[in-house]
Amino acid sequence: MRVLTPRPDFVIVEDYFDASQAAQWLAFLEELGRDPVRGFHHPPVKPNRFHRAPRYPVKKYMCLGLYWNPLDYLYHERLPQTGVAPHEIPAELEILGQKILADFYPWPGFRPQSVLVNFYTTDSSMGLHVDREEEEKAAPVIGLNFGSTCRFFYEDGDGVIRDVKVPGNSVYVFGGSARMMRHGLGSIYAKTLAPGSGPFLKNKERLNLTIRQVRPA
Ligand SMILES: O=C(O)CCC(=O)C(=O)O
Repeated sequence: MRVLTPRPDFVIVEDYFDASQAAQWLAFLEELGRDPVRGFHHPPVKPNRFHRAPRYPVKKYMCLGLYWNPLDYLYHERLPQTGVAPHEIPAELEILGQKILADFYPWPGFRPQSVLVNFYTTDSSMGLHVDREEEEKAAPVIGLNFGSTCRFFYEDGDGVIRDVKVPGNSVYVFGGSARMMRHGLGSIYAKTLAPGSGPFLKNKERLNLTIRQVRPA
């Protein structure tokens, strides 16, 4: 494991998962993603001043726990289109999130309430944004990264946009002074697929999960 701190309160832990752990998480998520209603889909996105009908920037998306709806930027108990409750957050994922925090970014009392799962292909990217839709804004965001390495853009303490490579099988946490930093995703790097990525990510994709506490305790 190698721990990087690109800016205070933004920690990346490389090689957090070994190949067999990555393969197990990916097989599990692939299975959840197969659910025709609660699994991976390509959601509609809220219009903005540049686009009347923007497309969600990643190829496939799903949520565990509360559903973040890209159409209104709000968290919902049920999938807005169908009224069905999303997959629950599995206990193993809650425990993992709490362990990552205990080891690398102590934040007692963190309650995972929503997990956004983004599936990036080689032509996906995500523009700079701030995660400001959570009512709870102090709790850190935990990211789990599988598959290919990506170029992760982030704002430093002086408002300058910098970038860092975030590889597959790594985790990151941003909280505190970094919680409201602008961040975005550039393209993924060729030939960087982490061990344990196949067969789900066989075409050099990247899978990212962000674990969030959305509401105050
Ligand atoms: O893919 C990532 O690492 C981050 C996704 C993201 O920016 C977000 O969920 O707000």
